[in-house]
Amino acid sequence: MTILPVIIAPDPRLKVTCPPVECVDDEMRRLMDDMLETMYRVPGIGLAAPQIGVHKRVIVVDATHKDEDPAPMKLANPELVWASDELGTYEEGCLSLPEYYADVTRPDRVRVRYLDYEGEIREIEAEGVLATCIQHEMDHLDGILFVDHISSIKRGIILRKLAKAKRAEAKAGA
Ligand code: K1U
Ligand code: ZN
Repeated sequence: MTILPVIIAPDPRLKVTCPPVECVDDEMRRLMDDMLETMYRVPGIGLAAPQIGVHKRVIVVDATHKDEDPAPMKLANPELVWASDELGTYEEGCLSLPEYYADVTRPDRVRVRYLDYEGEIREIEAEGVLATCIQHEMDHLDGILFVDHISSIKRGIILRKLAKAKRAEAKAGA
């Protein structure tokens, strides 16, 4: 398994609408395995393929608490088939926006259709933090970051600070 570097915003590779996966073959399974390993290592509760520079509609998620048994999920071509009218607000983070958090309101329950590790069509219903995490990861597949759900003033502050940190890092490494 390979641990892959996570792309930090602002970066045009995080703003791409990813095309669907044609089939779940060994190459795709390898990608899913590497993404899950990377997610656990960083650590995070989700990861989307564009965050590691792969423009394919693949996400991995495990929103269980550290005291619970792990429940890793690997999803290709996830599609929202239903969302509740009831909303939930969670403080979201993102591995591509390290150290920044903000409250985001989304449907509290969702039903998602996807291709599993064997390429079979499945559906899951998720609620609470799992539903939030799946929606956050699905947003990544359309080039949407959690800061796109908050005020443009707060978004601008966060992205400018990250851009400044990147410039400083590049200068120190030059
Ligand atoms: O997509 C990502 O960048 C992963 C992100 C997912 C997420 C977090 C919170 C709400 C919605 C989606 C993260 O995993 S950020 C890190 C994080 O939340 C976490 C890390 C370690 C333990 C527990 C949580
Ligand atoms: Zn994210």
